[in-house]
Amino acid sequence: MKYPGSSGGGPKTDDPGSGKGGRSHGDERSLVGSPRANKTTSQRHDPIEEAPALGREAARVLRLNDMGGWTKAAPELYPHQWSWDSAFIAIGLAHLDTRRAARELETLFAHQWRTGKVSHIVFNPDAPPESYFPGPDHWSCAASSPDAPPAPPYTSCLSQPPVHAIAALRIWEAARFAGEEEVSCARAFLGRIYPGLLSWHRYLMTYRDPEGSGLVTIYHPWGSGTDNSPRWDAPLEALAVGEVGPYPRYDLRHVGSPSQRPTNAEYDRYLWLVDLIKRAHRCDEATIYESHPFLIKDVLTSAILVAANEALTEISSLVGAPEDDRVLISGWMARGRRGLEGCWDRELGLCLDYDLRAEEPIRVRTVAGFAPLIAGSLSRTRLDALLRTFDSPDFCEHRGLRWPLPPSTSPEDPGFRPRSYWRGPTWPVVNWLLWWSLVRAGEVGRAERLRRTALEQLAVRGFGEYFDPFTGQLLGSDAQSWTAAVALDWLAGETLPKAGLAS
Ligand code: 2M8
Repeated sequence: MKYPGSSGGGPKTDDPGSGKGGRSHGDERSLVGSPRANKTTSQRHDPIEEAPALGREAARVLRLNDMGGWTKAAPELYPHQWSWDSAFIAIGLAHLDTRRAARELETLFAHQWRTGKVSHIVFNPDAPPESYFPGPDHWSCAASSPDAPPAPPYTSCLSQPPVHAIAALRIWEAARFAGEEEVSCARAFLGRIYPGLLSWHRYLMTYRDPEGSGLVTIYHPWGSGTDNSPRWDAPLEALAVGEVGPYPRYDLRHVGSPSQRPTNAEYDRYLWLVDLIKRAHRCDEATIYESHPFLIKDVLTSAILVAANEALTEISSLVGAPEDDRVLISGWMARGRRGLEGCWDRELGLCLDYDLRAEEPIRVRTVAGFAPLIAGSLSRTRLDALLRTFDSPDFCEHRGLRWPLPPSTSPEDPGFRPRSYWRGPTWPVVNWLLWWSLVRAGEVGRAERLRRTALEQLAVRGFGEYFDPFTGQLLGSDAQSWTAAVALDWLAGETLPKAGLAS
């Protein structure tokens, strides 16, 4: 696989009207340059011209959240190590310090379960007890599973989309520009991480796909990474929720308005599902599969797994793994692509998740529907159909958008909310996945427009967790690590400061 490279080669905010200092559409800033220029919407930002300063800012965010061998997902809202965040972070770090990037992944994989599962959170034992809920105490019983890694640190027993092999290969690619010594370190790193990556993918293809469908099953919305997406509304609605007791919402302290985060009703359901998972013979996968009321074939996770398997094939050659491994992985890719093909909805021009309990597809229009683009190797007809949806008023050409970037949920979908987390805002990491996939699909012009627009958004608004698609306002956490990381990857190939993490 040719790894796509670019060009060939603050403050929290409140909802408008809350009277608490949110930035409005016309109150845009340039993040780059010193002092910060107060550019307005009428002024154009050329993120490429501003690349060195933007790159410095991104490196500063990663330094701010650096915990030594791993990186907090965000300064306050997320004080632990999240699985797919770390993979994206490694992609960004690869341009600053390939060894530190490798360490990010190795720290995460040091807490891999015996089944091969990579936990969705590795809890930071030094985080203050009242910083994140549900924290290590809530998940501590997962450590009594015979499959769990030694604790502390505690891990959750959920997983997240498998971006890691893509990140490992990115580290290798970046090391090749950094000199012989880095190349040999990166090769050694690939040798060390390869068995962990293979067993992670095997876990997803077996425990999470006992049907052999090629599609990964999730048993909690947190496992999708797109937590409160309307993709999960119907299955969550169908739950008979039991007693979850009072619980804190520390997350709401760190965002401008509760409307930016999932609702209490959604949290009741999340916590109820966690209780059921913990009761299933200490998180036993087979028991969960038999008894759990929320079991979904997640097309986004499945597509990322196909792309990650493509990266893993390349890694397996680089480390001289047995031919049998390559045959196995290529079978996984073929199975994954077939599975996704079966989820295609012609009318919506999108791929749909499948609810195993309700035995029906989930007909909502979200960015997850572009899953086949991420999986790659599409027929021209399928690619064109996806691009038509991508460029339509359902997504990038919706007339109200501040920037032509895909909202997480289509504004035309009844579940769309422009300011609520995964229900509508634009997410830089999603933009990165789509950009990367467009490059791989040979859609270089479209990819380049997406890269520049996404960078412009960050240059104007900062390294936010997500953004209101209509006003462009920064939402959720500022200084979000994976946002800074994808910016660094987008900027690689432009003139970047050799800042490193230490400076
Ligand atoms: C969000 O999820 C966590 C739970 O895992 C939360 O809301 O508390 C999601 O955006 C997830 O995809 C992300 O990995 C995590 C950390 O950035 O935050």
